Amino acid sequence: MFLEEIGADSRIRELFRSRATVGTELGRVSFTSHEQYRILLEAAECEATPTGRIRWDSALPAVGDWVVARPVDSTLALIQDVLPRRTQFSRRAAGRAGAEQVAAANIDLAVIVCGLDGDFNLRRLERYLVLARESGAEPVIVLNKADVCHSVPECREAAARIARGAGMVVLSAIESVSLVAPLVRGRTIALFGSSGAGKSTIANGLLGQERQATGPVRVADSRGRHTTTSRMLIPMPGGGAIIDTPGMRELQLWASEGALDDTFDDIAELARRCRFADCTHSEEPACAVREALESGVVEQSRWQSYQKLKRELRHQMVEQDPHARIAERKRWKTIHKSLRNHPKYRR
Ligand SMILES: Nc1nc2c(ncn2[C@@H]2O[C@H](COP(=O)(O)OP(=O)(O)OP(=O)(O)O)[C@@H](O)[C@H]2O)c(=O)[nH]1
Ligand SMILES: [Mg+2]
Ligand SMILES: [Zn+2]
Repeated sequence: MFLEEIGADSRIRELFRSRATVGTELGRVSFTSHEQYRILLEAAECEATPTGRIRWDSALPAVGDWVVARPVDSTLALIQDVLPRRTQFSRRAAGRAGAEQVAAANIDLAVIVCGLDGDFNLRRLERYLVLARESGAEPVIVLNKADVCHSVPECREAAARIARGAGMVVLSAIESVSLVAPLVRGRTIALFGSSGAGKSTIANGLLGQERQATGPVRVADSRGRHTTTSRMLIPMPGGGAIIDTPGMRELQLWASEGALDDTFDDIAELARRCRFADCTHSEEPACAVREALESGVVEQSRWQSYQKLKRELRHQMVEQDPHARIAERKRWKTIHKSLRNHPKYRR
């Protein structure tokens, strides 16, 4: 059974049965690009178009989604329903009123690919890790292009310090891609990361064939040229599937503070140890965060990264939700009040 090989387990079958109507089949979205879709059915792959109701509910399918499909002919099917997702990797769409944009659904593993060339950037990795933790999938960092890097041990160590429980593999997609193969194990894995990081090269290596086009990076800054332009799910020979995605130009958060604190659990834990529960970590006495920064246990750059991401999340929350706006105003009021009562500020 083909769909079973790419993840149609009893839970999916059950969900399908509860929503299926006469003349429909189970399918999985294998391609999305600008509201164009393809789906895999048990015996075919065809183009697909969501019905008006789905558009109306603005619950548009994402690559990896399991759907109730109604074949029209051998080349086209209607997507009548999208089954509830187990995981979804999202970012905030560009633009002011940014909505959630689902980059991939029902993935088991969120693989963050980072080149060990000019692409190597711990702060960007942290941002990806927050999104990966929010997705519900297991996060894994792949440090790629080890063959062209002269400081692999240092980079590995620096990345391991921020991984905080996420898996990590260091490899060269050209020389040692087999190191990621054990991660697939019949599951659905999705590759994320900047353009030029080597996502499509890794996908090809795992598939054992040149399915995806790859393109060179700019010598000056290792940036890719956005070679991959659509999101694709490709079945793996022997079970499982790989989702290759285009490098994202802008990676705005779509996450909860919980996912942020899981990613920065070292800092979140310190903050719990401050004397004051509402410590702002700026001037208060017995502040565990400031002590950790002063002694070098936590690097300044990581602390700044955490604060920046936290501000970004709060800002979004306030923008989207009038209740949050009121709560945020209250929060600042208490902060100002506690500062006023602070011995250092009391006049
Ligand atoms: N030296 C070396 N080059 C690599 C490695 N992996 C990928 N490359 C090269 O890096 C360039 C970009 O690789 P792609 O696989 O196209 O990158 P991508 O992440 O898919 O990029 P987009 O599709 O633009 O998002 C290509 O020229 C690859 O040959 C590696 O491990 N070592
Ligand atoms: Mg690509
Ligand atoms: Zn503190």
